[in-house]
Amino acid sequence: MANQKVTVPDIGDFDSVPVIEVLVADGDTVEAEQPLVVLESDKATMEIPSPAAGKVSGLKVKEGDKVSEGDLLCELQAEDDGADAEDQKAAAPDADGEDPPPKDDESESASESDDSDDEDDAGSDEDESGSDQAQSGKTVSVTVPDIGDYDDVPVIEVLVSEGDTVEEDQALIVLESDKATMDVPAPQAGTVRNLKVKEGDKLSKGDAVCELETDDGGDTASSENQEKRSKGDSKAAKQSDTASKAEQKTSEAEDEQDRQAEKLAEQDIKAEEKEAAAPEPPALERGELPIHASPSVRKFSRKLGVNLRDVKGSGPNGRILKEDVEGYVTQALQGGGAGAASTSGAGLPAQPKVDFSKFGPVEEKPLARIRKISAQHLHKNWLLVPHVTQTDNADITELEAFRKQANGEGRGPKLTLLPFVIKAVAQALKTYPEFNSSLSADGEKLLMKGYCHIGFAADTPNGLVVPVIRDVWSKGIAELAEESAALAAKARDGKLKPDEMKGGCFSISSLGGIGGSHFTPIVNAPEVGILGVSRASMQPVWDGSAFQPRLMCPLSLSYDHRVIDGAYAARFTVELVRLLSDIRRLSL
Ligand code: CAO
Repeated sequence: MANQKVTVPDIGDFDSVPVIEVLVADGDTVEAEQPLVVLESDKATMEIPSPAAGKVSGLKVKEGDKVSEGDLLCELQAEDDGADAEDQKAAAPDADGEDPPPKDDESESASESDDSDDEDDAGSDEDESGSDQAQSGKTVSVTVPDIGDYDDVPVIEVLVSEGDTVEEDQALIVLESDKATMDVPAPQAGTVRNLKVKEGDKLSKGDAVCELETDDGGDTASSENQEKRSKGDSKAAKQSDTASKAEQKTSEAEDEQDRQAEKLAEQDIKAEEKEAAAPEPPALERGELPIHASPSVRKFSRKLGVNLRDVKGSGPNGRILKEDVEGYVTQALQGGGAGAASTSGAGLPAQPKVDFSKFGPVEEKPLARIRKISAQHLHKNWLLVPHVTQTDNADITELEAFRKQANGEGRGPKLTLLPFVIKAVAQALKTYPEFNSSLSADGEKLLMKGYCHIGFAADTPNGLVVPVIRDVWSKGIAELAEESAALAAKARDGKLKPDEMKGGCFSISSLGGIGGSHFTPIVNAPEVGILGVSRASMQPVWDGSAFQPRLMCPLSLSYDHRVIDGAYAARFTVELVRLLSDIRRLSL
């Protein structure tokens, strides 16, 4: 075990970068590559990862501190006995999340940065304003500046198009490795020409981004420049044009004077413009300002399919935090809150507010709590489960005859159709066990249930509830009749306990007492199937030689097509029909 000093690695042309998040505390155990702090300049957000697994101690930074390359962040009691840890610098992150391949000039660049005091200021100013640009009069080549130990960094956003006028320092593109997000800014104001990159390209230091036709290129006035300026893209450009026209008529000395005057005028104007400030940059007008979020938050949001432009950041300067993304997802799943439960969420636009009183009298009636909860649940299931509904008709002529006879004898509880259906479903689940399963949360496994609890939808004055009958495999028809009647009565009286509505494997929705034929019930996820039962009616059924009057009960089986294939569902339905058509099989 050795104490390893964790310092700020080469972060490119950034100095005194504010610490915006400290992700660990003294005593924390961290994995190698786990982010320790997040730095954010006005152009880049960088996570500084732990160079090794170990325990954090002597944390030296807090939020708001400013750090530069080489500054001590903390010490790490490394789990890995990496001997030379003591003098090891923080591992410089690379774009693939692996240790960076040693660069040919690694040692050189380290010593360069140490003994290049004389260049420090001038050098970094120049670089920060657009890196190794080859300035050739009116056109400036914009290249990727020194971005630290990053190579082949993907372009995640291109914020400008050819012909766009940009301000000095305005972000042109955004690069993002797995540990840093960086803007490449315009080194000076001008018009974007010859854009060389697109989203997805991978760039390294020195790679060309675009060319910039600069505002001060107007002296010799190319026709294009004149046209651009005639559009009046900046006060400075106009002044410069006027000055340069006058200039041509003067002597060399006057010329020089004019140039000086022009420069001064431009400086004044620029200062004026800065002060008057607040004219929003064009990117903002297009809603395309770079997003403030750390690489890990971006990764997290991509994993969830969240567009960060839709998320409101609650961090400093509107930075988007992981909690903001989580909050956004939760809200989306809940349909944007109870009030909007039935219409919004999952990225869908909210139901527009309509003033119905314009069309006639309207009375507001608050939704019952149960209705609000079930609305959210139904809406979520409707959106998340790919539904298919299989329909069939069961011949319940004999079942009905038996039921009437049993009820007529007055022994035992009253038998409705429901307990027979519950028993038939339980038996069919034994033969077709995938209907008695749930999909694991990661969608990778089927969880096969070794028990059989069946829920049935009950219509109550406050809305729909689904009481659950437990262990249906071990119960007879009479017991199921008693229990379903008791639970239905409790449901109507609002006396069901939460536990009596939990743990169902499959649901039944019986509208037979009311009427109608087939319908499309919504799967009660995480269950994978629900059986809709509609009102039985006498139908002429061909028996091979003649039409016979038979009592046919319409069945509608909705299922989660991620789990159940159509053929499997059709076989399950045929089995249900067979069981209900010959109730002797129900007791077998
Ligand atoms: N065909 C013909 N008659 C039927 C029938 C059917 N499919 N289902 C029930 N009936 C009959 C019953 O046998 C009973 O007749 P008798 O009095 O002559 O015996 C009568 O209709 C009333 O039955 P019921 O509906 O009160 O009782 P049940 O046990 O069949 O159902 C319950 C209980 C709780 C399921 C039911 O009361 C209920 O609330 N149903 C609505 C469920 C619902 O809202 N589903 C929609 C959910 S959203 O998808």
